[in-house]
Amino acid sequence: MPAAADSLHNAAMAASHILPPPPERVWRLPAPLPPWPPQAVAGEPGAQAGTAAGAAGGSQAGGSWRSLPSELLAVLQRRGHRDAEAIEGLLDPPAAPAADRHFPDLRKAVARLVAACRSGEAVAVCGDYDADGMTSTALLVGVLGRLGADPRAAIPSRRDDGYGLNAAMVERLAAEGIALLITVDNGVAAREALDCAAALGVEVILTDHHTLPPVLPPHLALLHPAVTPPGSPYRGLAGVGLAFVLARALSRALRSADGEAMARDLFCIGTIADMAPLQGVNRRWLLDGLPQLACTRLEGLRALLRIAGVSEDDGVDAGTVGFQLAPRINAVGRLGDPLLVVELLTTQDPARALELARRCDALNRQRRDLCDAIEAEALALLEADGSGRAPFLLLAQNHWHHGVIGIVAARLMERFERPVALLADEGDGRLRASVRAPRGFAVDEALQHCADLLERHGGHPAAGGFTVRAANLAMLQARLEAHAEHWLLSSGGVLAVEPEAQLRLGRIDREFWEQLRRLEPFGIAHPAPLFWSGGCRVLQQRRLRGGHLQLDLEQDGERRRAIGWRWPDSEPLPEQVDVAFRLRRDRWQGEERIQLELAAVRAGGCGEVVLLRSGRAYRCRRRGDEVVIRNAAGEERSGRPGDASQDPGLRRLLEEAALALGMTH
Ligand SMILES: [Mn+2]
Repeated sequence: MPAAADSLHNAAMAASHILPPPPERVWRLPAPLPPWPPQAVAGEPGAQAGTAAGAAGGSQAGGSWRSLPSELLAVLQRRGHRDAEAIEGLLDPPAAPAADRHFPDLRKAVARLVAACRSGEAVAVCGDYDADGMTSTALLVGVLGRLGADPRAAIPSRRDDGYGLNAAMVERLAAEGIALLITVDNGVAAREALDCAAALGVEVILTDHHTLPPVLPPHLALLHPAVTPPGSPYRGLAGVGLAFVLARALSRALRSADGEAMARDLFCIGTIADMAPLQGVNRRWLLDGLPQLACTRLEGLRALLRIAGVSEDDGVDAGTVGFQLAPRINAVGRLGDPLLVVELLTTQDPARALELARRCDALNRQRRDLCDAIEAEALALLEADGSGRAPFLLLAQNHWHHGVIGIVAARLMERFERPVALLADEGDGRLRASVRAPRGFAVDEALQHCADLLERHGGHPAAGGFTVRAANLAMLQARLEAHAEHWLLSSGGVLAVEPEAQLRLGRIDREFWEQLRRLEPFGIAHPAPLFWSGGCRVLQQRRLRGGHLQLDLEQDGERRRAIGWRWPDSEPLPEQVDVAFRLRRDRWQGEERIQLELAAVRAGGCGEVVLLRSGRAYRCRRRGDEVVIRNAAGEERSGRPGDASQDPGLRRLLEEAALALGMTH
């Protein structure tokens, strides 16, 4: 129905002109840094040995922190990596400690699975329909199959069953003769289903990373981050990470390098797709596993990479997984049958793999069209009732698809910087919602606050979901708006731009890019650094198709190109701007360039900054390598930032002014 789709797009275009622009963003520059390297550490006798050991352990040339540019050291210092040892630990994390010392039940689980593999026993692997659940199911099905067992994947239906294992599934599996069941990415909350398993004599290995309930369901073995010792590097594992721990131990027990390689490839995909924190063993294993992905032996991954247009020369990094592979896998769980992904990621037949990868790709295109259509409808609704300024955006349409409303809620949340709930019909006079909120607004708390109006609810601070009776909807909306209004008033409600270090445009080159790449992979808990640069001249500004903004910027005679994705419509930019940005590599017609990816732009470059201290305003400007500070009475003081002979108050002011004026990182 192209006509309908067109009219929706027109509605979106109209809406984007009439809806108020997002609020002006406040910039919060970081605090000035203590001198680097920290005097105390550099002067200590142990520091030398530590650095030398780090350098010796470093795998590549220039493998120590010393070759990192000062801007990157500033970022790491501000993220809490305060000394050479901590930075070496990030660049080249220690190997994962022995897993059986962190998971008390691991040996028991492996022993049971070794027996199953040796006897060709049928084993059920019960996963879930999100990316983590599907990849962990594929991981164990693939490895168990290659090691001699007879694995069967069992995943509940998003539409009919809801999340997690249920008793009907267990009964069906037991009737098929299954006596051993492994849960992945779910299970600790499946009390009823696992009581049923116990009654039927089915043994259960639980692997899960969801919050442990006070009473655990019956089980043979439990692998869960919460059972590891405090501070364990295994604490950040997603469901797929726990499946990997189990599969790796099993592969080693049975001396199968093939099983371990397959498990490692799927660990990388699932961990990034599930947005697990990229710390601890997650970081170590991704550093080991990502470089291998481009030449994976898994036919399904090869087919997906081919469909996504990624060649072996491109290499596969966290971005490729997050933006190319994960959406194609996720789309199946949202719109189709998750067993398609399990077959894709376990098949050894290249032709079948290509066929299944094409189906994933088609579902992903369908997913994108659905999201665009729902977004356009949502914008039209907001425009029609003038609620674009409401503190909490709640929108409901019966025909919206449950599987994708979360994605659209996230887009609207970014656009309006407000909490957003999108609801779709669930039948029986009920609606089901996906909620997304900006940093600072706690979704789980807000839903708890409305619990008396909800049938079901759950989530964490950034995202959640609930089911509500249509009859309660108006009351719920009023309650959530009041709650969000209180948050807006108390927090200012504006998301601040918080760059982590100053980076002059002239510093952006291939060498800097290569050094930046040493901090990869970037993702949750370790994002790509946000830089800023002050006083850039806008040589050209262009609107690209799709609502993107392209800028040609100049600073100190150096020119760089910047791109702002889905940039809000606004007045043309002034001639001088400050930009906050991340770096990205752009490949176009065989040429490679390092570009700025804009996060925020503000008018800037007047050569003067105003600092407010205890209600007083100080105007600061640069003079050579000194800063000149003028108070309200017109009195001036000047000095060099970092000069230890200044009095502490003035020294602090000088350092902050130097940072804001772009004289330091
Ligand atoms: Mn998960």
